[in-house]
Amino acid sequence: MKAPSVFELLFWVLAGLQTVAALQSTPTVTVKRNNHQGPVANNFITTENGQFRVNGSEFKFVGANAYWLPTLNTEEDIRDTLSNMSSHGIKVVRLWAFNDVHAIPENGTWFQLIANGTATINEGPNGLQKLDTVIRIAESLGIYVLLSLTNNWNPMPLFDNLNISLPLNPFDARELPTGTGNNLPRNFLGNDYGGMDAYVREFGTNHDDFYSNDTIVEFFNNYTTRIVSRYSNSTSVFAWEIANDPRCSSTISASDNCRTTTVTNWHARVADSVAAVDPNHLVSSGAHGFFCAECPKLFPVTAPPPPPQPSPPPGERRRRRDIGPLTKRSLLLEKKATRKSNYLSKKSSRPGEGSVRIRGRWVAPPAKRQTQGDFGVGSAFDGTFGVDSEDILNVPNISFVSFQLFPDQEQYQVGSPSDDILNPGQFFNETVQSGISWIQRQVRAAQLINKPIAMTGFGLVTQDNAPRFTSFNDSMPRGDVAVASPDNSTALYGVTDEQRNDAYSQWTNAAVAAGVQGILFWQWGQNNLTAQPGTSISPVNNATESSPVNNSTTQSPNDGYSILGVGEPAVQDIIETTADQLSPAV
Ligand SMILES: *[C@@H]1O[C@H](CO)[C@@H](O)[C@H](O)[C@H]1NC(C)=O
Ligand SMILES: *[C@@H]1O[C@H](CO)[C@@H](O)[C@H](O)[C@H]1NC(C)=O
Ligand SMILES: *[C@@H]1O[C@H](CO)[C@@H](O)[C@H](O)[C@H]1NC(C)=O
Ligand SMILES: *[C@@H]1O[C@H](CO)[C@@H](O)[C@H](O)[C@H]1NC(C)=O
Ligand SMILES: *[C@@H]1O[C@H](CO)[C@@H](O)[C@H](O)[C@H]1NC(C)=O
Ligand SMILES: *[C@@H]1O[C@H](CO)[C@@H](O)[C@H](O)[C@H]1NC(C)=O
Ligand SMILES: *[C@@H]1O[C@H](CO)[C@@H](O)[C@H](O)[C@H]1NC(C)=O
Ligand SMILES: *[C@@H]1O[C@H](CO)[C@@H](O)[C@H](O)[C@H]1NC(C)=O
Ligand SMILES: *[C@@H]1O[C@H](CO)[C@@H](O)[C@H](O)[C@H]1NC(C)=O
Ligand SMILES: *[C@@H]1O[C@H](CO)[C@@H](O)[C@H](O)[C@H]1NC(C)=O
Ligand SMILES: *[C@@H]1O[C@H](CO)[C@@H](O)[C@H](O)[C@H]1NC(C)=O
Ligand SMILES: CC(=O)N[C@H]1CO[C@H](CO)[C@@H](O)[C@@H]1O
Repeated sequence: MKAPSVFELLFWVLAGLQTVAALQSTPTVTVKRNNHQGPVANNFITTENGQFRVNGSEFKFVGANAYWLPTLNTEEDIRDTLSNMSSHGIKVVRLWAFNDVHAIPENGTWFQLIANGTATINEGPNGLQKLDTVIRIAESLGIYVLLSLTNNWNPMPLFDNLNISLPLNPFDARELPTGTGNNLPRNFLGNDYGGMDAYVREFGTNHDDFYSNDTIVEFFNNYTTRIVSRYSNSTSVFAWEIANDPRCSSTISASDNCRTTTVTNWHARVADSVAAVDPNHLVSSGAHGFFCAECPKLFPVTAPPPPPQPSPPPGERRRRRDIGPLTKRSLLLEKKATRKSNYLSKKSSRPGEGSVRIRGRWVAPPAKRQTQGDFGVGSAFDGTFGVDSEDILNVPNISFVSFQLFPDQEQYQVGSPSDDILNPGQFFNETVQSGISWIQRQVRAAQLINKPIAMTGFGLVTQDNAPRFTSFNDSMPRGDVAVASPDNSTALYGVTDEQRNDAYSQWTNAAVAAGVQGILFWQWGQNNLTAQPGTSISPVNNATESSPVNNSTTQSPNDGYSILGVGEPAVQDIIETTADQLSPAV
């Protein structure tokens, strides 16, 4: 490996100084990211006074996720998809601007080879030119792209667990010997695009080496620098998202040294680096939104008075609860309530999947369920994942607040029942309510630092989609098709389509009423895409339930959240309604 250049060393020294300066200087200042201030009609997004702005006006938007867009096989497919999205009012599309491989695949898209102690970026027609195409077409349709630079999730246990013995647990591996039933093509799942662990496998040991090991930090900085500078003048980039769902651990576990401050400090370095390369675009975190009231802060909030609450839109009759700031006292009260209701409902509980801290050490998530007793006010509030999003969001070069909402995978509840994650459908009302209060808490956090806020991904698994539901740290569908009901009868996993639509309506209404300015559905689904062997759109023929179903053309990938299917028009209606609520036609 070559030694870093003088420029690079200087750069990191400067980045470090900026961070140190930020650490020392309170109160923090909300830096306006973007050279293009003022009412210049140049299409660049800026932030000002807690708003997104473009061309001198406030910008609010509905959007959708389609991580797979650059892997589609034809330009026409990319155009059809973006154009279908646009026809339903979608203005921002969130997708992956990374696609790391450890060996060059025979077919399909890849952006970076990480192997043999080095990293090689692919600028060819099956490389960054695919991303160029997406961005060019988005621009022609007036759509913005929100580009994620890496992913916390990339399960690949044949590499992660060398002691793995056959027969393999089908929930553990993607790269399985043929015959084991895992026939999902590469890039079908959002966690199959490489990411942090692709670097860690090659250059490190623990997941958090990604945040701390200088070699890895340099490789990732080189990648981001190449990508960010490639599109720094593009008027269709909404923002750079530092990472999808960053945490202390992933399939590869974390060292004893990982702290919330490790993840925050890494954000500050990357945000400074991106800002230095690209002064035109916003930068966001991509973290899930986990709180940790008691964690030490690198970027403490010295609260300015929050701006006046927006009045609810006409006809909005929802009762708006005042949730107040997140304090130790409010958490203790909630914890007390949780204990009481846990006792009353006598339900077992399990932690959210992702990462668990056991005796001070961050360990890999359980492959499947694990039972655990009382865990306080819940993993979303106690630093379980090594993430303190309030600290991250107050990093000066992070331009806006972002968060996600996935009740099938995380537990947001601080009340009863505590085990809704076993099947949010069984506790539908509580799932909806805990989602609403999660959204309101995030808005409160945004108001305290006077930055705009977007919900960058949310979804609920329906019974129709349950056979395809693959959580972010699994490489195959989980198989939660039938689950035990509280009355011990068997129930279907997931919500009905009607419940999904109800939840999506309630969440989007609550988000609009609370003041969320951008709402991105997870995830868009598109029909009639051109299939090619060895790509995300493969002509999978031996239709298992987790595979696309037809040959020459087929559907976009479905991880259990695709809106395609019988409920599709209803979700499209909700997307359109939300678009109207956010930016009413004038
Ligand atoms: C901003 O102005 C440019 C130039 O007039 C225009 O092309 C673009 O559509 C505008 N953007 C938005 C979001 O209105
Ligand atoms: C949506 O996609 C289909 C192909 O699946 C295409 O024929 C149609 O024109 C697209 N609709 C719009 C509004 O772009
Ligand atoms: C890594 O190096 C070995 C030995 O030179 C070579 O066989 C292999 O193909 C290389 N792997 C990649 C992905 O380039
Ligand atoms: C990075 O991690 C690798 C593997 O653990 C180790 O050999 C190397 O010394 C680390 N580099 C630094 C700068 O910590
Ligand atoms: C990063 O890029 C610089 C400049 O191109 C190069 O000198 C350096 O070797 C690269 N670092 C790594 C780890 O690839
Ligand atoms: C972006 O625009 C600036 C100013 O016009 C120019 O100097 C720079 O080379 C452009 N960068 C790219 C990557 O096109
Ligand atoms: C769920 O909420 C709806 C509407 O608020 C209510 O009608 C229904 O009774 C509730 N169901 C349960 C099981 O609490
Ligand atoms: C469900 O089954 C468990 C274990 O067999 C038993 O302890 C419990 O009482 C049953 N619950 C109901 C409501 O029948
Ligand atoms: C790659 O594509 C070719 C041509 O479609 C096909 O014959 C081959 O089987 C594909 N390879 C893989 C690994 O899918
Ligand atoms: C589909 O899978 C079944 C069982 O594995 C096998 O018997 C059958 O031949 C396969 N069909 C095709 C068309 O590959
Ligand atoms: C897909 O391929 C299978 C096996 O070759 C064939 O039986 C089936 O009719 C094809 N389906 C479509 C929609 O073309
Ligand atoms: C334009 C086009 O080919 N539309 C087709 C897309 O796929 C759906 C469902 O498979 C068909 O019903 C459409 O005719």
